[in-house]
Amino acid sequence: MKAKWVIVVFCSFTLLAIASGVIVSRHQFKKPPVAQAVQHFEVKGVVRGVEADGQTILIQHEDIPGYMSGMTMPFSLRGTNTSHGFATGDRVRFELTVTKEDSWISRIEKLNITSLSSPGIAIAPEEKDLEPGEAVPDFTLTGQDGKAFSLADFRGKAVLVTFIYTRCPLPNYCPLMSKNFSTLQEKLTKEFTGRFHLVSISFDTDYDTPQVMKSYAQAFTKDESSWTFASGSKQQVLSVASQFGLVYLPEAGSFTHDLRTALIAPDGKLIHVWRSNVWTPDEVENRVVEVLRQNPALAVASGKRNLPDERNN
Ligand SMILES: [Cu+2]
Repeated sequence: MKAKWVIVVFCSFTLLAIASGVIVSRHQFKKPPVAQAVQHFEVKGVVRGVEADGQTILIQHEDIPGYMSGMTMPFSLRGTNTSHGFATGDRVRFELTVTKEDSWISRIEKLNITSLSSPGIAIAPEEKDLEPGEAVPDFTLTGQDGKAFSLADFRGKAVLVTFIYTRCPLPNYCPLMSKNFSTLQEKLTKEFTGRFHLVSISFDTDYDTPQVMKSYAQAFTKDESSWTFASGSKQQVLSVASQFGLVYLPEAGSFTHDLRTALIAPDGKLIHVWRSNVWTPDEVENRVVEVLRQNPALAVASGKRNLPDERNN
């Protein structure tokens, strides 16, 4: 399985609990101004990665009683001094602040455990994900109307693929992906009707049936002609997701997961993969527009499979 961070067992939290008395560095930061209905949770976890922007940190965290199960997911660091440089393997304790529309780490401190290799947790060796310029292998899944579709059906269009599950509890993760796709669909429809397609793929293969995806679709769009809400078997979804390096693991009704949003050119080649939730609809729209402008010949080519082959040999 292609994965950056794969967690085998979660029992290391017992270890964390024992060791949490030993705290070297405690960084307390100003809390950002917050409005209505704010909840705070004290959470412990292990850093699984830090995005290049330094503002996003991937943490494998323990259960948050009454809120969500333990999972590995990206968090944005706000009100915290990120110059302390967290590294993969660091044990941390943090305060998660959640509002109706957002969630972020408002305070974080390192726990002093020197040994990085914790019993019970294994990180899979890094495998190669698809690179920009590579052809994305075709896949077949089921749309929200219960009909099978393939990536190849969208040849000639710019295709955006993202991964979600409908029960995701954190407003700035899966729900944000869908909200952003909704914004993108509106923007792109103005100038590029028929030239793009959005695909949201659920990795909650047991729960997210086509029927569930259908009602989820209706919450996010009035135009399902350019946005497919896909489901499939465990194997089908896993093979698509792993091409983009998405990690997700079922976890008592919820998922340990990170995020991937991919842009595929009209010729089926990968343009870019956005990791995490930090991309904006504007940023992605610009890339889509760029790609469509570079492929004017392929405009409204839906249904045509015999596209010019760019290879010379
Ligand atoms: Cu989610």
